[in-house]
Amino acid sequence: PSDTGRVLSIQSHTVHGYVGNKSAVFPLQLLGYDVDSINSVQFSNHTGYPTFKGHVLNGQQLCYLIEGLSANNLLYYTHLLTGYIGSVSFLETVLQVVERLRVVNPGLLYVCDPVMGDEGKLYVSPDLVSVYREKVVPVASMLTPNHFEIELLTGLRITSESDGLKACNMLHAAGPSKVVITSLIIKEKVFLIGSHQKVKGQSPQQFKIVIPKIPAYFTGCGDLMTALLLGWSNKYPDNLEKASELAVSNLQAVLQRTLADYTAAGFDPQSSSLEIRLVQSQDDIRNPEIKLKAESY
Ligand code: PXL
Repeated sequence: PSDTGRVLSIQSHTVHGYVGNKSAVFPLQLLGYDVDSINSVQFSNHTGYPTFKGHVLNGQQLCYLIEGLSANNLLYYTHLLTGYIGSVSFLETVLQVVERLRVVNPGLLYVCDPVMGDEGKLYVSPDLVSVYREKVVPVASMLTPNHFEIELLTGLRITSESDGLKACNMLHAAGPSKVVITSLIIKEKVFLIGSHQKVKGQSPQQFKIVIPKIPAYFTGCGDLMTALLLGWSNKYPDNLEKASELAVSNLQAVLQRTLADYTAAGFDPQSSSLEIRLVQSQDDIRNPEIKLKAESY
């Protein structure tokens, strides 16, 4: 095993553009991780385009790949990372994978972005919600829900920062020691809220980062954010604030460059979803300048 970590990332692959593994693998590699990727789908492009073609991996096929790794003693990972998952059967299989990886490495950290929807709209089958809530949350080490997703996971309606903190406490009680709400919208402002329960049963350390709104829609930026949070929080395991500052700074740099490049090329950045300028941002990812600071509660 490398000294930084070995990550198994089970996410989408798109031939063109950056979502899922295409936006998570490269930044993790830049931060020094060995990343093994399983492509949960292979699509021509992300589903926000007028059309897409491709194939979906089912739960059995995921098992088959895990069998192959197992047969060669290749199931040692420090982290499992998952993002968008399209069916209950695939999510149930991911849960079996978590169990198997923890037989090999009981300290395996499962970093889960519980992708279900955004801005009040569910974009997965409603059957997935209870599986995330009842089976995934209890085995996750770090969760990175957005505003809508943490409401779905906790059943709480979140209209204030303190509601957000309460929801994090509920999730800690159910399992994960680290929770990062990647975007909480309160009175038109965007917050990242982080919560780290260092000792089970004790009150967590909680903080916020106020995030400047960028007037464009970026597909795959949630996938990038969760990967960066994994990457930095493993380098600063006792300092989720610092890890979040670094991840947010990385993300802002990527999004600013993306916006600038599209604008320079004459595109209206608000008219369609933008493919992030990931490769062009590699120096910023390795050496972020922290511009946004965390404030403790
Ligand atoms: O970024 C989430 C995501 C994951 N996988 C596929 C997608 C998207 C967003 O559009 O299309 C295939």
